[in-house]
Amino acid sequence: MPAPGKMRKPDIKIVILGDMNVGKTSLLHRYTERSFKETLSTIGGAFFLKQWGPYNISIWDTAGREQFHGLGSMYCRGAAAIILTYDVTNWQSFVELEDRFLSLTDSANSDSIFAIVGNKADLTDPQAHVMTLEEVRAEDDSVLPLPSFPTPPDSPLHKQVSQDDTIALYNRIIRYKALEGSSPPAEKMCFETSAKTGFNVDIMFETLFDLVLPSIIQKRSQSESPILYLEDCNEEGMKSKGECCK
Ligand SMILES: Nc1nc2c(ncn2[C@@H]2O[C@H](COP(=O)(O)OP(=O)(O)OP(=O)(O)O)[C@@H](O)[C@H]2O)c(=O)[nH]1
Ligand SMILES: [Mg+2]
Repeated sequence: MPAPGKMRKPDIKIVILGDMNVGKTSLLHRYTERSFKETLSTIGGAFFLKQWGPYNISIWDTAGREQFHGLGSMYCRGAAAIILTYDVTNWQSFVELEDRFLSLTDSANSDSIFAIVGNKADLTDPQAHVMTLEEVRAEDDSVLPLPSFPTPPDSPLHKQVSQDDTIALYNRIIRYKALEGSSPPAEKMCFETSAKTGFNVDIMFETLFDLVLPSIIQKRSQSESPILYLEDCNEEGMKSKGECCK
């Protein structure tokens, strides 16, 4: 907890982009509040500060509605990682990532990390339909008995985007950004999640946190090096002055 009146300063920024209704706010809410509740469509953007070890990471939730599109590149400015989110039951939300959202990321860091996230997996994947015991505990103090095997969604929807589609998109993005060689492999950066059940939500965010750590360390050492240099210099200067005046 920061001291009263003292603001915690983010070391690095992660931005969540994607069409309206894909579940960006719900994903952030699931991760930070450990619960799923009704959301209002986001207006503009909002951020959450996550402490990760000794570092502070700001995660920016953006509005997917067309009318706020102009703000997107402002939110992406200086971002170290971008989460491109679509709804697994909605092919168009996947198409929009490349058509509408990718260009917004031109203002992000040139070495930014990308993740592609297909949310609402609970609607199509029996495995994602079940909450983990940890999620149930977090959501409800009384520990409910879990079914011993996954139950399929009540009315399973057709999954409209395959893993091959997401991997192909990731590889196109990496080529477009000229990040071949420095980016993690597609298999590590394409996720299917459910903000509703918590499926893959922690692992998605925390994979990104771990991947942005080197950028944080680099950024800190760059901003700290002039101070270190001056301190060293003063100490040396005093020493030599002392010696000189003997
Ligand atoms: N079944 C299911 N529904 C979800 C999931 N995530 C979000 N929803 C629902 O989808 C709707 C939209 O969720 P939001 O989190 O508000 O979507 P958003 O992407 O933030 O939308 P904008 O703020 O308008 O850009 C809400 O009714 C959520 O309850 C999920 O994982 N599974
Ligand atoms: Mg939202």
